[in-house]
Amino acid sequence: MTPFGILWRHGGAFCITVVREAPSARARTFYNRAVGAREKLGKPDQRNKRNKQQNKCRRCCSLSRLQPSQASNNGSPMSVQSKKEQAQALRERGFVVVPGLVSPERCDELKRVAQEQLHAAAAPLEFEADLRYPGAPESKQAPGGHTVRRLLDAHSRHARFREWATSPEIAGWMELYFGEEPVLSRAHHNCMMTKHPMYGSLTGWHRDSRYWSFERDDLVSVWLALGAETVENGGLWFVPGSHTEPFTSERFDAAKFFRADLPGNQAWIDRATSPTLKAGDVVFFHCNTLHSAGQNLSGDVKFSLVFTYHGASNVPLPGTRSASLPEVKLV
Ligand SMILES: O=C(O)CCC(=O)C(=O)O
Repeated sequence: MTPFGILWRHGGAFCITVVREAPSARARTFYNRAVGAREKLGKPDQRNKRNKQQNKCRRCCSLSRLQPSQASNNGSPMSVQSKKEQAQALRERGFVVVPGLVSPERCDELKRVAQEQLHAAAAPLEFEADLRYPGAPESKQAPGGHTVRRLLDAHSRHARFREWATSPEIAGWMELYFGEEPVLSRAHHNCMMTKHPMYGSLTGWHRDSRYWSFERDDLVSVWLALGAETVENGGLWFVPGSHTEPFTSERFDAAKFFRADLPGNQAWIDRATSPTLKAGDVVFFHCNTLHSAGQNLSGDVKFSLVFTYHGASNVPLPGTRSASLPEVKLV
């Protein structure tokens, strides 16, 4: 196959993403993610090809996606063995998907609250124009300038969000993973992510730990899908095993995004997979796992509730943003 290069701009720098299986659906996916060109989505037959590619991704992800029988459906407690397997998968691969952890009814309620708060533009909010990632409006004054990226401080903004964040199933999971009392950080994530079809941006490859300051880079985020998450509507991509790789600082750009223009980095990016999620599926991922997300090319806003946890002995460094809000002990 002939390599297929995509030229795109990120943070003022021009980058080339080389996609080896060109000019297949995978190449088109990367292209759409890179430039956010809705009109480049392709004709229906090309979309079908891309859907086949997504199915391939689902197969790639099978190692880190446990079978429903290993997890609970409808929010009932998971078995200890099952949680152990999930924690082990997270340790080995840097992320693990637990299907059907939250019931459809609970997801519907969480989403309804989020929709109301989005409609009311309830503060505190982060706007796409604040970050200006590729595809975002240039400023708050530009068309779409008030597109919300995150409903911030989810823990404080509604009891339903707080109940999930501090639920016994999450507390138990985190205690098993960290081997000590788990703590919820209110300074990081702690939000309802909203990805809009128009003006919603893509997020380049990064490690969440880039701006986080703790004694150890050992935190886990919990991403709860409140609806379907696919490549098409801006679902997450993960690079398995990247969480334990000691990448030097030169592998990242000034904004601490993983540089796609370096062949050595591209080899890692080529391993990325994008788990397809349904409402109620949860992804647990390590703060050092490289991940990214595309734009939302569907017609609906995507909602995901995201919280971050660490062990009690891994304290935020005094004076940093990580220490800026009181934390929540879970046990
Ligand atoms: O949904 C996205 O665009 C990615 C979100 C993400 O990776 C982050 O906020 O760290």
